[in-house]
Amino acid sequence: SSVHWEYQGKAGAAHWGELAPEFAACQQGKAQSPIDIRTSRTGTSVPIGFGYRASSAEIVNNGHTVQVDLADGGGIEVAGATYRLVQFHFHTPSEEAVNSRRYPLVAHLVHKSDAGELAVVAVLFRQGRENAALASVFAGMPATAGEKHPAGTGFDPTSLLPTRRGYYGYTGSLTTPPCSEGVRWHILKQPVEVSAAQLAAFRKLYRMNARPVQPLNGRVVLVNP
Ligand code: SG7
Ligand code: ZN
Repeated sequence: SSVHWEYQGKAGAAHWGELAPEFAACQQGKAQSPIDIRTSRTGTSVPIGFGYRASSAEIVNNGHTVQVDLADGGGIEVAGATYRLVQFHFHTPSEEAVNSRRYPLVAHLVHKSDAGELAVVAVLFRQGRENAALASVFAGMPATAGEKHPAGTGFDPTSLLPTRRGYYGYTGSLTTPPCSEGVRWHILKQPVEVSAAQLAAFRKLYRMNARPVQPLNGRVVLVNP
């Protein structure tokens, strides 16, 4: 969509639903993202099978985040369904909260099935040591909206993942306009590390690009393992 939106102010998250008819779900949707995950109130879910592989990549500044488009990065398998990894991008602070706590950064790995269904895997970052996987991405971040940089042919998305692959799962929406619902969310429980300098480099481009948490409206969060 070409409708202008932002995170704060007159075109900010509280107003997305009023900006365009196609953004109605942002205001009226009953299964929106992100959410605050209460770890004491969860059921159980199946594991994610990760099948990522090294791919050529392109880093894009889309005016709302820094995004890495992958040509052929493999995908995931969950509950018998397969999804191809299309792109990943970042939000600061993390959009999702765990027991009301937000992390300084999150990566959203966006996957699509042949039927067009979306599945997102969220990797949370806590401040610590430099993240080697992010180093190559953040070194090539385009400073202006609309700009693209090639990111080589050998980026392996597996390098972004924590060792343990347990996750919180629920069904929600895109966290940006048009806030379309039916998105399957998988928030990995184990955070990985990012350095203060890396955070600062991202925040130089995007100081705050996180939507507020949305009401659960009776949705159940599942956990694996
Ligand atoms: C970011 O978040 C972009 C969008 C993405 C949106 O602004 O990465 O991607 C593109 C291609 O513009 O929207 C459809 C889509 O992937 C929302 O994604 S999110 O819910 O994972 N945050
Ligand atoms: Zn996102």
